[in-house]
Amino acid sequence: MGKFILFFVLLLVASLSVAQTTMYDLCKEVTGKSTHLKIIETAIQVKARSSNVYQIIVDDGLEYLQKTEGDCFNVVVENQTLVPTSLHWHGLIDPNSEDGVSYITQAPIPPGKSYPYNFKIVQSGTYFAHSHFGLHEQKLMSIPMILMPKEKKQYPEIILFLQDFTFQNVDQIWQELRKNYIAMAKHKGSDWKPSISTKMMPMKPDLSDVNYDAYLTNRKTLENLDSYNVKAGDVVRLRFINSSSSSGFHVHLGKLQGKLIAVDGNPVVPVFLDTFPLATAQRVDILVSIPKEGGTFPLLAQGQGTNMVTGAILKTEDIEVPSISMETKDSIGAITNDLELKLKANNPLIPRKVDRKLRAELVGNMQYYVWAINNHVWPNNHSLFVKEGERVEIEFINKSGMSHPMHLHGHFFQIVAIDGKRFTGAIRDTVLVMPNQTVTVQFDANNPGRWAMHCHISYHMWGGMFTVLQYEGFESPLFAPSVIEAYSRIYH
Ligand SMILES: [Cu+2]
Repeated sequence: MGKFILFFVLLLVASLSVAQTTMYDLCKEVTGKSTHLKIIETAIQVKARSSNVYQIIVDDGLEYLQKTEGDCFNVVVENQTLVPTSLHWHGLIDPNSEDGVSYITQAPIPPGKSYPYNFKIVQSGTYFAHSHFGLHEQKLMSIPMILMPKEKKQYPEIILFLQDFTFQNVDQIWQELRKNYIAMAKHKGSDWKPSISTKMMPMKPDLSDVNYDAYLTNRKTLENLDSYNVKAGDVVRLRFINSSSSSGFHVHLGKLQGKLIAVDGNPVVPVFLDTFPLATAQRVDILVSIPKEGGTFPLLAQGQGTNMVTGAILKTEDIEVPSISMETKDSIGAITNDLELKLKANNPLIPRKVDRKLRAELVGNMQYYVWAINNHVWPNNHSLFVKEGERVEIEFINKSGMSHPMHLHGHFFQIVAIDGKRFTGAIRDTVLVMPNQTVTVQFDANNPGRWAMHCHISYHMWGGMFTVLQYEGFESPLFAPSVIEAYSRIYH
């Protein structure tokens, strides 16, 4: 008996060391410093009230994770919270095993444990890291991630990291959204599932399922406004990141004229603007010229469907910062895809024959708060399949009453049509699909794996609008006795 136990222990040690070697091999002959990220529980002050949230702390003292294109990513995540979790590198073209999605590409990191991520960084631009477990992002478990190009940066830079904030406990929010489901399951048994037929959907437009207490920029409200010193006459690069759980923003640059140069980390043909929409999980890079006469320049983001505002202020030296109210007089409508139609990728995909067309119908049942792709509520076995080397086209068809910012992991896609109107659009990792809208994207299947594809509204994803893009022939370990079982246990 003792011999058998010893044998299994040796086998386990051997297999662990093989796994470890493989992981580091991904970054063989690649340089770059290693970074330690600590996820902690902490408190923040909002409207003179304290609230418990999560925070990701970087060991080099920066308030964001910074790496350089061509270097090794080389990040260790230490989970110092009391809950299992994992961090996903949003927008990164990473090897599947390093993608940080709980139960899809790894087991969650238990409380008190660490997990290493190693791969070569093949891109630059504005990204972010966030928890890919449950509703942790709503409690601020996210951080900006800036990938610098190999050449030196050209302009002073300012990050504006937008989040939505609620004092409410997320479990209570979830139970409130699911109260009809929970009541029915109690009555009919825990195996009961609501119908997800598209015919049943109310088409009433709805902008957010949660009433927020505030919006944050760099984890602060406007009552303790962040101000940044800039030089009169300088060009400044603004990196806006929407790390909210379920909020679209209208961003206003005020007196400044913006030159939009990139979306989701990818350069676009520049567009001049002073206001723009930012859907959940999207990013934009904008250049602004600070006027020679100097002054103060508020940059404000208003949540769609609300009169609440967040932001920061740029100022030239020795100028007092005005106070800005967290609320405006009027609430504002939904963000749209009007700007999307005008965007053009700087480096578009080379046109070629589409090898595979996929459909993703986005549907939901508001009565029971379930969301689905092609009528399949996650967890399920209905992956979308592709083969390495194919040019793939996906049609996102929104048959629900809410907008869905759809995100594909491990790839960039190009927007090639909106409602059938073909154009050579931007290259992105997250695209807004408005109610009754069809958005078509293309990409090259060149990163084998089992990739998460989902709505980036935390509550829609958690309610089932999630699927897996599966490369044929790609095999990966299961990180639970069964993925479906693992999700079922934590879902309700
Ligand atoms: Cu959604």
